[in-house]
Amino acid sequence: MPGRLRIAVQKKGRLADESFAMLKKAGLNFSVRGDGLLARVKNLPIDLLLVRDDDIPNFVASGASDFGLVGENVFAEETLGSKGLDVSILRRLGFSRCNLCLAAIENGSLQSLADLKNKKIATSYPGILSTYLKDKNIDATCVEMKGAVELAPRINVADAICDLVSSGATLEANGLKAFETILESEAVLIGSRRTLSAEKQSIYERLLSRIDGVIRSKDSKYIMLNAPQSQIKAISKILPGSDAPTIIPLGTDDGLVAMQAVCTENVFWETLEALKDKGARSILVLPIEKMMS
Ligand code: PRT
Ligand code: ZN
Repeated sequence: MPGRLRIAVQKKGRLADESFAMLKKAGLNFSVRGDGLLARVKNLPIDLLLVRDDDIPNFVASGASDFGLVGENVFAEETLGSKGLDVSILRRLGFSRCNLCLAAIENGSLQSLADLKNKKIATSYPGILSTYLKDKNIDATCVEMKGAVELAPRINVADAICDLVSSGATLEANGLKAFETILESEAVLIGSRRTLSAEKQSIYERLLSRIDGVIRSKDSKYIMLNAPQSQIKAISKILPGSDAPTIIPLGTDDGLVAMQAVCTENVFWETLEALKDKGARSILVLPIEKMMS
């Protein structure tokens, strides 16, 4: 429908749940059920196009969808090499992280990039792999497989594989070991260069500012503590990723102040210990639900 922004999202799979969760955190109210191709957002003029992840870059490039949420690995595969789709990354979203790795039989003869010369490598990512091999000046053959790539060395289809790894359990279960990371991937928001109508542009800007808020609030914490006045500078230095903290006099005679700050990076136990060493007391770390600058 004209005027409604369309975002392509994986319907089912590793990306789907976290993509839906992020959009819901950005305040989009929708439900995904059955075999529907579209989920209508009830409180904003946005429709979600529910598709297979591999189709997302193409839908965005062709205009079937204005934007898409997809793994950087799929984005790279569809934009590199011969396909060369004209889409670009607008935001890195920080979820569905994995690495595209080269791997071979553990303790076998093939253990480094140089050993790949004249060998066969099985992969579902021939575009990324061939670009990488060309870059590194390695003459090897890509064998394209749609799935079960990890079985290729065992059935003598290939000498090595190039596949996604997250926990590493699949490689281990198949007696394989990664020896090189080709791409570090996470979910990304992608778009094309087409000009949007003024209506869609304004919805997009609203959505983007909310997505930025979701990304920032995820690792951000609100930290509150009491500290000796003399230690304000030292403590401010330790607070991770925070601008000038708010300092409030406590009205007691012992020279204590209350300090409060938004920390945009993770606050670890080690950070709290370091704050305590500098004289901070009654330290509270609170989650931040929403942020907008
Ligand atoms: O049906 P559709 O085509 O939409 O889905 P799909 O089956 O092609 O993709 P899906 O749902 O498996 O993955 C979607 C996206 O999730 C990928 O494109 C990646 O961006 C991201 N992702 C994150 C992963 C993994 N982690 C992952 N571990 N995608 C796949 N894997 C596979 C990998 O291929 C290997 O088989 O999981 C296995 C390895 O996992 P570990 O934990 O054993 O290392
Ligand atoms: Zn897929």
